[in-house]
Amino acid sequence: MQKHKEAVAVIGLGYVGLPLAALAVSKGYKVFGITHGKQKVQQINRGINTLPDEPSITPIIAQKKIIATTSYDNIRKADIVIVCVPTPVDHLYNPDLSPVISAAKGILKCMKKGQLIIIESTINPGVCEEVVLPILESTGKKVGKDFELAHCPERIDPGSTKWNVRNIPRCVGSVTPKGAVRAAKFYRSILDGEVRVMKSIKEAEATKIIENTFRDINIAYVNELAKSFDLLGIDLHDVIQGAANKPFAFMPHYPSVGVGGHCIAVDPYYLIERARQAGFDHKFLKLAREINNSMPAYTVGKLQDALNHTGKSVKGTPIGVLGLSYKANVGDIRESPSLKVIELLEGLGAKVHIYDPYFPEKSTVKNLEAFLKAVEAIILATNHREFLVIKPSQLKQAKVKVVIDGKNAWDKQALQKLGIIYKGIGR
Ligand code: SAJ
Repeated sequence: MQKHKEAVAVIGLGYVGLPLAALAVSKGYKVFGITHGKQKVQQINRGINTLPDEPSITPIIAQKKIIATTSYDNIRKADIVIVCVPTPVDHLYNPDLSPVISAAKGILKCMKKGQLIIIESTINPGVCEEVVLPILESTGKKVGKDFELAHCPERIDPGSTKWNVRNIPRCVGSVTPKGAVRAAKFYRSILDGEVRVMKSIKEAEATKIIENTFRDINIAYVNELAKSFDLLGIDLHDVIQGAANKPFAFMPHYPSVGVGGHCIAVDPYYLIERARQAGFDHKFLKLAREINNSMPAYTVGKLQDALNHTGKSVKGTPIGVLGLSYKANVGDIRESPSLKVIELLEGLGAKVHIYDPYFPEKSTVKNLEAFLKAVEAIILATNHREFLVIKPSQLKQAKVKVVIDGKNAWDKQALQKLGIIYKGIGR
C-alpha cells in the first residue's frame, strides 16, 4: 500500500540506484526506474533482481513495484528525481561527467514544477552548481523557485553483509535551505541511519571525496611500506595487525596487488582535477594514486624474481591469475588490478590461465581444479571466500611451484613448508 503521495524517479539502476529504488518502494513510495538496456528494464519489470551481489533486495524487486523504462518520460510523474549514474574516469584518468550531464539533460526535457532533484553520483565539489545547475536552468527555470537541487553522495559498500543502503548514515546538502530540508525529509523517511545536513551542496560533494581519498592515501601508505619492508625482511601484514591492537588513533589498511573499484581508484582524480583548475596541485593525492597504480607491476615483478629462483621465466611458464574482481566476494571488475596484472603478464609473453567464479565467461578454465592442474605459478589477485579455503596440500598436489599472494590471504608458513616459493605483498 502506498504510504507516500510523492513519487520518486531513480535514474541509473546499478549498484547504487537499484537498492535505493527498492528501499523507496519498501517505504511506500511510488518508484519509477530509468536505466539503459531494454533487457535490464524487462528483468526488473518482471521482478528479477539484476544485482547478484545484493540478494537482500530480491524479495522487494520480486514485488514488481518499480516501473522501469529506458525513457525519461516518467520523470514527468515524479516529485523527487535521484541521479545514480556512474562517474568514471577515461584511460588517462580524466573525470568523465558525461553520464551526469546526459542525466541532467534528460531531466530538463521532462521537468515538472516543484521537483526536488538529487544527485547521488560521486562528484567533485562544484559539479552541482557549475555543471548540473546551468543545464537545469538553461531554459529559464530557476532553482529555489521552479525546482530544488541537492546532493546526497552514495555510500554503498558492495558485498558488505553489515552495511546497506538502509542503515548507512548519509550527508546531504542543497543549493537552497528549502532544498536541504526537503532532501533531508525524504532520506529520513527511508533511512534508519543518521542524515546529516551540510551547510552547502559543495560541502556534501566534498564529504564523499574526502572519505574516499582518505582511504586511497592510507592504502598507498601501506603499499609503500610493503615495498620497503620487503627489502627489510619484515612481515608488514603482521606489523599492521600489531599496530591495530592500539585501540585509538590507528586505522588498519592492508597492502595488496592494487586498488580497484569505481570509488577509491577513481574519486581522487575528480578532486585532483577540480583543484588543479582552481590553481592547486594535489601532489600528495597524486602520489598516492601513483603508488597504488604501481602495485600490479610490483606484484608481477615479484613473480619474475620468484621464477628466476627456479631458473624459469614468465615466458613459457603456465601462470594462473586467481580472481578478476576488484575486491572479495563481489562480481565487479571495474578498475580491477587483476586486469593490469594479466596485461603485464601477456606483455611478457606468459600463457595466462584465469579463474574467477564470479566471471565464468572471462575465465579460461571451467573450475578451480582445472585451474590448479594447468598452472605452475599463481598470482592470487582477489581474496574471494572460495579461494581462502584452498589447502596448501591442494597446491602441492597440483605441482604449483610459486605463489604470489596479492592479497596476503594464504598461509605463508604452510606453503613454504611444502617447498612452495611464497611471496606476499610486504610479507
Ligand atoms: N584495498 C586495499 N587495501 C585495503 C583496502 C582496500 O588494497 O586496506 C583495495 C581493495 O582490494 C579494492 C580497493 O582497494 O581493490 C577498494 O576497496 P574498498 O574496500 O574501499 O572497496 P570499495 O571500492 O567498494 O569502497 C567502498 C567505498 N564506498 C563508497 O564509496 C560509497 C568506500 O568509501 C568504503 O570505505 C569501502 O567501500 C569500504 O569501507 O568497504
